[in-house]
Amino acid sequence: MMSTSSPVTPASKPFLWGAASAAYQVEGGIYTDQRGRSVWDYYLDDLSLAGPGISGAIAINFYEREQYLQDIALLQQWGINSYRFSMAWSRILPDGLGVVNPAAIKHYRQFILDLKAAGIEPMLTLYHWDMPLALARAGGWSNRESIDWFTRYAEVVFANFADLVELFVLVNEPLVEHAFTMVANERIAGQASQLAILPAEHQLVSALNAFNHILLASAAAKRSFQAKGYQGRLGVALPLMPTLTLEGASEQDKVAARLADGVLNRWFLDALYKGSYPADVLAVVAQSGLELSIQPDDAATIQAAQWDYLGVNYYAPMFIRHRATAQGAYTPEVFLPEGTYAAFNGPVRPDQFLALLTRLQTEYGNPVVMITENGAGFPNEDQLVNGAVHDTQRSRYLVGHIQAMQQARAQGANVQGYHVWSSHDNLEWLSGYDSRFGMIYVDFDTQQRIPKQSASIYARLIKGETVTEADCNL
Ligand code: IFM
Repeated sequence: MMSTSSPVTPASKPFLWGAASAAYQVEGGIYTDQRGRSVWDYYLDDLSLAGPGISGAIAINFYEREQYLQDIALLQQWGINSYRFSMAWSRILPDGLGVVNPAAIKHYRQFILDLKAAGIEPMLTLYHWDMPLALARAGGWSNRESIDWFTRYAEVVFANFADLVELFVLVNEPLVEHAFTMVANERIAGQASQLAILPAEHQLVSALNAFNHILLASAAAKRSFQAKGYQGRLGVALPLMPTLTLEGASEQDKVAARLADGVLNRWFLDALYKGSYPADVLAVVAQSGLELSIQPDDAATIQAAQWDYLGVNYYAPMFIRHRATAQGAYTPEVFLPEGTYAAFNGPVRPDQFLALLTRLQTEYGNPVVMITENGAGFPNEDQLVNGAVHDTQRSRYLVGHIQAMQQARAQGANVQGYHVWSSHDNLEWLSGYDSRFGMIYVDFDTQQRIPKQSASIYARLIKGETVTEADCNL
């Protein structure tokens, strides 16, 4: 049964206009305040998987109060009233499980108070991929015990921050995290592997098992929050990607695209809102003779947590076709049609953002939606020339996508917040520092900040001004 529970947000709450970042990508200070090691320290510092010298050791120095206060002042100037950031699990619990680190609690409480003093509400992400190293070594999300590990961490976070924070994102983008784990493992094994968001057939079972554990862990944390009587709204942030075929696609292409949708989107949405996993995906796994370690009532347990909102990270749709060389029933192949206008994260298609929000409305009971990430980076776009960065493509991207979101809202979609990824240029995981996504240009050598053209365009949109894509052309 689909959940049709009505939104818990009173209509009087203001729309959230925000920006987002994540601990490992911005904080630096990896040895400050007794922080423990995370799996990303291992990937980048120990193994140089993003290239020589590329590390989160300094990042954009956001852990330092003097620095982040200047950044908050910039966000405040644009009219932002929500900031989505993540906590590093290995700061709060340096070994992942044991002793709580008071210095980290003190730091994040101060950060939240500083945001609030600027009129900006915190949106706190508990987990944005920086698994404590000891837990990653114990199997990470592939180990069903991860449900208990995460619940313990979440309980520490709730006990220390629920008095200051109303909006919690429990986990960010399980799908993309899994893709990074796969590519990191393959590179460690000496293969020249590239990031592939859609799991390959040989990774499908490990991916689906890990996703199930992540959703169960989130549900357990949500239950604990409710049981302890805290007030607040909890959800997970999913990287939703409409799957597209070319015009004139064959029946086999369409079947492949539907299956890819099952793995990328319905696997999560059906569990959260329908209490079941998609039958077509389960059937393909069974046909391949593979076995999932999912227990019969797992999906029902996930739905029963009753999510306060759905976090949507939207960047791009994904083009899919049938892979002629596929051996089994799992045949989707990702491709980029020739001549497609694309950003780092895929084709630029605001129409698909509208289609996605409409789909959530019609197929999933119109849940409260928070856009937890939307944004873009383009090769060679962010050039500092005469002290300014004219990121016209990013500006146009934001205008087009915000228009699409507003159209969806006008048609009844229950979208209550929007966060640009990202406030700042930062460490883009295995792509290092060259893939910039920020509205604030960061000189990574000097830590100088320069707001880009997109920041002023976003400020105008927040004010409710009419801004067209043409207004972004310089
Ligand atoms: O930088 C990432 C972020 O960590 C997760 N979502 C997508 C962003 C841009 O690729």
